[in-house]
Amino acid sequence: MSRYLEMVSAPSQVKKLTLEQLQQLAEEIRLELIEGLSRNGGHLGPNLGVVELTIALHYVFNTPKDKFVWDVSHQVYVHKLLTDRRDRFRTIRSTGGLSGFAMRSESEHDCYGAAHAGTALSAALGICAARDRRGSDENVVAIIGDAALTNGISFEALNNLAHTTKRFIAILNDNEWSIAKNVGAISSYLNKLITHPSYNKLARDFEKFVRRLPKGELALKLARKAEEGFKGAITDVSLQPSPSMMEADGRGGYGNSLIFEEMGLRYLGPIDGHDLPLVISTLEFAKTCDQPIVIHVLTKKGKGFEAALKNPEKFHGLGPYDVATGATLPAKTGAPPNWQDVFGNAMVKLCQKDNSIVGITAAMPSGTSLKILEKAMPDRYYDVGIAEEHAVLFACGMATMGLHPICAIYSTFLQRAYDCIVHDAALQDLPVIFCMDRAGLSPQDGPTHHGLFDISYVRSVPNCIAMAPKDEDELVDMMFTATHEQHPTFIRYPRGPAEGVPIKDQPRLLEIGKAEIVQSFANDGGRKVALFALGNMMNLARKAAPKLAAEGCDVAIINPRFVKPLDAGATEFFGRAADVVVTLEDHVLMGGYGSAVLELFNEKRVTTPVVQIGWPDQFIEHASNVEDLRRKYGLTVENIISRVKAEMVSAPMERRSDLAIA
Ligand SMILES: Cc1ncc(C[n+]2csc(CCOP(=O)(O)OP(=O)(O)O)c2C)c(N)n1
Repeated sequence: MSRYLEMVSAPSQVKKLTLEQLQQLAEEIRLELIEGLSRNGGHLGPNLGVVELTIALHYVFNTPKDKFVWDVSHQVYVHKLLTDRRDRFRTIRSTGGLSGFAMRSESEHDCYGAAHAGTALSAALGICAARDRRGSDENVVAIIGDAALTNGISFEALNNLAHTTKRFIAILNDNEWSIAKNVGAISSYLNKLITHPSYNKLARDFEKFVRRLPKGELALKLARKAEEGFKGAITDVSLQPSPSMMEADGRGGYGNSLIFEEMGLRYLGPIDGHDLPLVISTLEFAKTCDQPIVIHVLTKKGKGFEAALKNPEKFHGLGPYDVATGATLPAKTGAPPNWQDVFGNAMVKLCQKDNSIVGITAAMPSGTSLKILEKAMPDRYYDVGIAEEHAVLFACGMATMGLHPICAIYSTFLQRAYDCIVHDAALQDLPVIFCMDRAGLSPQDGPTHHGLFDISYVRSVPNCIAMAPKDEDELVDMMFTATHEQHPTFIRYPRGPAEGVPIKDQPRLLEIGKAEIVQSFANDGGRKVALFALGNMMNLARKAAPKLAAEGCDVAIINPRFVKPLDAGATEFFGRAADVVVTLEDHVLMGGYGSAVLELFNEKRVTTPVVQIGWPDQFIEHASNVEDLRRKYGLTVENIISRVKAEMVSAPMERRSDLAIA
């Protein structure tokens, strides 16, 4: 029997299905998600949670004319299945395949791209304002999770919403989970709404009403009438707390200031987000409203897959898994630890020895492995929610009181807190430590998640110290060193397994701005090539060195350790001695480590040619793995050798330095 999923390739076809057929379609989509993602992994849990919601959205609205703006957009897989991308669905997050997020360049149904949290309300409001200016009638729907709602920008948008437009639909997809359990006051507030008896009654009354809504004109009229009625009902609840509500929190009840209503949005809900007819009717109703409206939809992350329901955190986003059991591949025995686990374990050790150290995460306890600290020393651990700016400012405040806060934030997400880095941490020269995880590629996520800009954005700011470890032992040394500094300190390290070197019992204090000479020139008469390999690029340099030697080169390898301050002495020395300098960095070339070396060479009048290996001035797409992208963009041993050879051919022999290297 052919599946409805095969028949539906465009939203227009969704509208032709009956309710029973739509429900069957939901089942088929769940199966496709569970089976289709099992080979390469992906954001399974969030997508299983929005199956009915997404079907209902496409049933009620007409994309691309109507606009869906998804927050984070990790939950757009169902939307992709229903908008001409079913055939390529199983290529998602792999080389040449579909992106794991909404992308304007991928489909006309993706009106706005995203992958960082909290952008949907603002962007959707901008679309509404533009629509209102030109006088057209598109419906604009922002779909935002309960955790993304806690983000600062979301509140900036809410503040601006009601006086900017009259037609705006926000769907609050509340599953009580961020990646980990959602935290903070907004999360507790939403929970109160869900459990509040008066709101539940209101929601039930509303539910009864919309379920009876007839189709067509009459529905519109009724809806408008009802709109007024429900506004009154909600205002009654919010302004006249019952005695039982007074008892609930002693201050006049849970709901005496329904936050959305106070901000000028009509609030509807909470409704069951898996009840397809109810969600459809509610959306039909929302379409008729001439006041911004928020629909509070309750969903279950992982619905339809037992393993995902049991472990929402793991199934938020994961690698390959077993369809029958949900089991993921165990780590290979003897495999090196992941960088973030080295970081998490080092945090515990550092905190045990030094009372001034605390760890801060912005909703990424498992991604950064700061949860290791949470488990071992919960009183030294802070999860501030998806709030990177707040995390940095919070750390700055702590630092003024003598603490050494360590912010574990992915390189890409720290971009959001740039002003706080400049205006608060650096300008006041506060000893905040930034451990920038995922510095380098996040291959399957792609351009929104690659951490390729942090060197440029940190290097230009006074007072900052920036380093990159060549291996996990050096990461611990750098963390230890940073806790002895009185300046903002940044440590960048990549995603995935570290190098597999042993970690010393006692970390070592590194000299600030001092590079490590891993291999000096042999002075064997070969043409001299100095490889300056930052952080994880040491691995590549070590592979390239013997091959260059086989080509007759005399190779030195330098581990810069510090991007700022540069080791000016060692850099100049090897720069002058070499016939060709190669800088290697897992970062964009523009403004990166190689740029820093070139600036120094210019200042010191060192004229040795420099081959810069790193990422070009463009956004790097997603791919199945790091290797595919490195091959495509030339971060390979082969490219190093051919670029060096090309320089050797073009560089005149007399440029060669006869400096003897000790
Ligand atoms: C600025 C930023 N910080 C952190 C993240 C990592 N992140 C991706 S999804 C997510 C949780 C989102 O939770 P919610 O909005 O409730 O959506 P759900 O996955 O529960 O549907 C987080 C923290 C991000 N994408 N952007």
